[in-house]
Amino acid sequence: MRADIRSFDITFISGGNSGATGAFFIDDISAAVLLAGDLNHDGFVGIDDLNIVLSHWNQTVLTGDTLRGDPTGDGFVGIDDLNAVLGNWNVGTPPLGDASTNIPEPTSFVCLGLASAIVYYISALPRRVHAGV
Ligand SMILES: [Ca+2]
Ligand SMILES: [Ca+2]
Repeated sequence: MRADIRSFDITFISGGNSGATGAFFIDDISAAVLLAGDLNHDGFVGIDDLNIVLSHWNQTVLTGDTLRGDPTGDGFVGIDDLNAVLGNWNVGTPPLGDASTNIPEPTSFVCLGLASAIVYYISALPRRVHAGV
């Protein structure tokens, strides 16, 4: 999840002298709103985040380096980091084109296989069976 601040103005008074007022303008500031368990900061807690933890499992990493699997900030990738991901599983919005959301469940393949077998079986039956003869 990401929040973008397009622009804002700040007015300041220097040294209590009202004659020394001024303003400056800051443009295009972006601030990331962190989602617990979203280690790669794509706005979704899923398989990519789990893989980050697993690929750095039992390793000492830079403290708080989420890209190396340490969302707990203790410098070690372990069970607490895994729980941070699993405890927030599927939170957020899956990124467009995320391959993990396009892969059918294994049960879908079983159902598709059964349906194909039934269609093949029915089409292979002699016609007289269909006609009830
Ligand atoms: Ca993520
Ligand atoms: Ca940790």
